[in-house]
Amino acid sequence: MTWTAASPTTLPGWRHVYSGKVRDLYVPDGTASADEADALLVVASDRVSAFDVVLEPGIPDKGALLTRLSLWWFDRLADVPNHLIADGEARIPADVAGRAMLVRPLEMYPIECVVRGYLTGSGWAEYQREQSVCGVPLPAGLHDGDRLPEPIYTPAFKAPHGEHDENIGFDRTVELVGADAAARLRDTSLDVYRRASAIAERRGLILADTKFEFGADRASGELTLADEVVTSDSSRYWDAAAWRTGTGPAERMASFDKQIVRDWLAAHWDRTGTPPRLPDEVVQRTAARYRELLERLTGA
Ligand code: Q0T
Repeated sequence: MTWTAASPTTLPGWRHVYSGKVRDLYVPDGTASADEADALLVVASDRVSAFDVVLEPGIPDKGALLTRLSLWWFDRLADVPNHLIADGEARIPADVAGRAMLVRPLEMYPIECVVRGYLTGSGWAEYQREQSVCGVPLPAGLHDGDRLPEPIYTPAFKAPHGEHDENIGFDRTVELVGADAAARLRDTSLDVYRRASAIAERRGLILADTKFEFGADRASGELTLADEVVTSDSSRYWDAAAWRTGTGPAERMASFDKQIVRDWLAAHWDRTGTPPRLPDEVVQRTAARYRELLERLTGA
């Protein structure tokens, strides 16, 4: 697979091993695999994806903004063990400074730990058919964008590269990782969502849903928060004031993530063949929303 927008580059001292839709992963030169590396370099590009495709062009500074957001959240959630290597900046190549994280290689769990506090997206679609989300039964009469009575945990199985993640019930996660790890993944995810959600709320933001990934520390087995955390790529953020006063779904869910991109693409592409190029206006509006989110949350 080749990425046309800001493809992974050659970084002195590092070897490129993997590219997701948005981020690139490197291991130190001379290391055979991630398993034997003492550190991994996760580089966030400016690529943006929607409906499972990477779009052109990228969103200026998106990689740096999302990296700052993730680091800020790791700091707020410092009592939850995470994969960041403290004082790792010295090993980050200058070319990717500000948009890369140096992390400890973990034994990753093959589960996307999704927590939803609000009903929307695929959850809303399923609710309309079945009055449940990922098998979790919900009260009747909810609307798109409504707050759920309680945050719910709706795990997904991480599909191999290129395939769709598959929603699974909690029972299936027990089969995949064992009862103990499954319960800790669920409880930690719900706890971190509740805390992050309270922090966001104080800044006039709703954290509608988010996705965590965890691994086990290779030596101690300790459950460790990995990936990016509570970014606008892994979460839906809405403006709280707009949500309270808005009348239709569009006003209520004024979004700080790639919803602008999703909405434009949904209106201009039938999801077959090559997607159209994003107009500059959509790119600039999305970039401004990402910047505004970082400012509102961190005050920076
Ligand atoms: C990983 C071991 O999105 C991914 O990578 C970005 C390019 C998925 N991924 C994560 C890992 C991590 C992390 N994060 C870790 N700490 N340890 N593997 C591998 N792929």
